[in-house]
Amino acid sequence: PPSPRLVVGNWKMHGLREQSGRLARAVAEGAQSLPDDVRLVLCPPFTQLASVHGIINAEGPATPLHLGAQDCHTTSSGPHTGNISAEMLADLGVRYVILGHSERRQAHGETDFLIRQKVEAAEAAGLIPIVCIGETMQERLEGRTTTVLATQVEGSLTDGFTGILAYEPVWAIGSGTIPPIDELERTLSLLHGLLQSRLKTDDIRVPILYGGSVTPAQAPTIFSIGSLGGVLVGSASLEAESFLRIAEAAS
Ligand code: G2H
Repeated sequence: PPSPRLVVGNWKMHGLREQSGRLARAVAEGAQSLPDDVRLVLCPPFTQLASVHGIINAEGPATPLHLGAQDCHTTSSGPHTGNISAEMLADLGVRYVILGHSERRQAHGETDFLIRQKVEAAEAAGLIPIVCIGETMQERLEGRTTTVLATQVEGSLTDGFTGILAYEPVWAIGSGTIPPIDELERTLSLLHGLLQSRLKTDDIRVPILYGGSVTPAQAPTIFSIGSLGGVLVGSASLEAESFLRIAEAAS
């Protein structure tokens, strides 16, 4: 399997100070005893980034636990009321940023073109983008999965992309259902091929994560796919115990 494998917790819009602090401390503590080939990333809402950063750092530099954000703006500063730039995130000690999550594509009208601009901004600020792609149930039923993924890979990545790709079938998110494992395996090799043509090289170093209803119970099956670079975890990342159990299965 690709090493290290990444287990990314997307807290979405969850977490007041006390609960976030408790969760981050418990994850940071548990992360100390994880195998070397697993790396954790916590992506709290913007309001908790600074305090989670403090908690992660308090455990010392050797902790395999890093900080991520859930979005950034396309530019580094300017008259954009309510927005946060990649530069601001980097300044805070953030290392990763999730971009183009389907919840942002759907509820905020984010297009591949906009996401690509955000990827550029993130790369310029030295952040590692985690770009999310995935088909909806309707697209899947219409047999359009390949076309949809090809369009997203083509449109939302930069030419020299060196970040992370997260495959999140929209129908699997928060549904309790994951794709059949042989189908997921086929999709991963499809994505590998799409990356090769998008980045014009056979030497693909972009880890591919799976996201959508990842639970401790499903994790061993998901991680049985040797080529999988890791997982993006939503609701199961809101409890330290389930998040750490998923991380243990990644090794
Ligand atoms: C997909 C995932 C995290 P969940 O959105 O990005 O959420 O694990 O709750 O399906």
